[in-house]
Amino acid sequence: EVNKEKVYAAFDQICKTKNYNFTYGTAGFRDHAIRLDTVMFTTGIIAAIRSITHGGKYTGVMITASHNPPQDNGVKIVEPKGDMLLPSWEPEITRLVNLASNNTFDAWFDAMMDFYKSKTTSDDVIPHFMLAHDSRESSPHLLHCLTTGVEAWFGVNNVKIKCHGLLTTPQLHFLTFLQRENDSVKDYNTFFQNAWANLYKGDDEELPFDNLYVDTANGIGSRQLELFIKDWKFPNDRIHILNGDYQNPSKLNIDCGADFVKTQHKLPKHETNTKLSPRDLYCSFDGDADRIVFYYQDSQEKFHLLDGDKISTLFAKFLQKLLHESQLGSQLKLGVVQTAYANGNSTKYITDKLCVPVSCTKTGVKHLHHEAQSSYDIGIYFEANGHGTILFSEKFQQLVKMNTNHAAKKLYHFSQIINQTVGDAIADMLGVLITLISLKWTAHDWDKEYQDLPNLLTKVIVPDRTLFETTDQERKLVKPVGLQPKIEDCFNKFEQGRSFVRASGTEDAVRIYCECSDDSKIKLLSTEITELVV
Ligand code: 16G
Ligand code: ZN
Repeated sequence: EVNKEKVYAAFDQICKTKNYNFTYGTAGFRDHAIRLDTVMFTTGIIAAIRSITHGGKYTGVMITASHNPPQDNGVKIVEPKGDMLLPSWEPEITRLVNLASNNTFDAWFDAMMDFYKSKTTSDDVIPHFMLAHDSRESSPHLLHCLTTGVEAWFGVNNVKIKCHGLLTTPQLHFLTFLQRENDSVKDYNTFFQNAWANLYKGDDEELPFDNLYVDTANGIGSRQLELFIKDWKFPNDRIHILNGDYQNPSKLNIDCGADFVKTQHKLPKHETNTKLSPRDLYCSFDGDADRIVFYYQDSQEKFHLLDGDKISTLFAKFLQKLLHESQLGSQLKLGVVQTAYANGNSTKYITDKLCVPVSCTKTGVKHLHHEAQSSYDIGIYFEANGHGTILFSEKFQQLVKMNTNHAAKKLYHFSQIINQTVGDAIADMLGVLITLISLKWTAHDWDKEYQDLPNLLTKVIVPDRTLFETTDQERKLVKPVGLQPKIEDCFNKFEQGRSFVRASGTEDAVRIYCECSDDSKIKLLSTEITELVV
């Protein structure tokens, strides 16, 4: 039985934010941290109810705002299988959270009670969930808001909360997937260290790069990577963590990290500016380490970005080779999932050169994940921004285990190095490194497979972004009526021109993407499209 007085007392103490609307968007709730008390209070209870609907299995709750600035924070729920909250729950959770900030306690309580009753059939199931947070200053307080709500609703003894403290987002996804009460980040580390050890031959393996520099955005990734590399079979003197000051949350994501590098097309800032050599390989994590991009500088000191599209193509090339060598190519379907933001030349390379099928979905990891899972035995998906992973089907697991040839074994071990629950900067880094080592490819070898078309992503503020409606996986506008033909007339004037316009799901802005073959004309194309939009 829910004790209404107790819930009221807790609600009154925690929920200070009033008259404000939140949306559970592509990445959960995200906002300025000072406004998130009410959100946390409600979200915890809902994560527990979600656990009950799964018969008491662990759900996961991650407190993070990824690449957002230090003053922001956010929260998202993870399903027991390690994937993101079932999309059909998103409108419900949005409605309930907004009742708490825009209505009376009674109205919120009644609606929560109705929801609770509609989802639970018996009182016997004890909800379980796991919690973790990134390195933001506001995280411990928000965690307190969340647990206070849950304990008031269920009673301290009728809910099991396992708090992991500091973790990266993908670590929380992975531990949720394992569903084991006593597992910790140590188990995550051991799992991936072992997977690596099965593929990496050790000291006599020649590395196709001199140093590996990892920019961890002054976020939680630095702490977790440091723990990971302690027992990682890899020459310690070759790996260097940059921007590792996670204990100074005001530096999080500032002038560094995957988002900075991808959008600015330049090196992140860091204190000791070592001289870069073309033989060095660089990568950047984002603030919660679920995204990664690579890059290097050539001998003319030109910066080369190896983003999510390049990671996809690298994996596609490598896995296709292994499939061929293992003679499983005809039985297992390999495919790549991208969004409209994928560079046109990456799509061309995968379809024309590798002859691997490509699907395009809407922006947001859940769409790519779903497509990779439903269409392929090996489904590689990456957003251009570096968020992605590879999904291996049940059929894949069976076939590679039955086959004893060397390539099939390698395929199996490679599948173990990948965090299949969600994009994971650490696991993806291992995947890229082992692929480069196996192919004996330098960063330049990787990069030269195809050349990115010049492109530009900008955003404009419009009075009402909801007026922009898209179709065809966001590649075309249906509203405002009449705008799409004008956009097409415009980009068709440019060689290999392409452009699309969509409302952002995370910011009050409209994004404009343009690409064409001529570097000197990309600004012009972008300006012309912008003039049509505003
Ligand atoms: C969210 C998505 C990310 C996507 C971005 C697009 C997840 C976990 N995150 O951060 O994948 O690229 O939104 O933002 O799905 P936008 O709608 O503002 O362009
Ligand atoms: Zn992130």
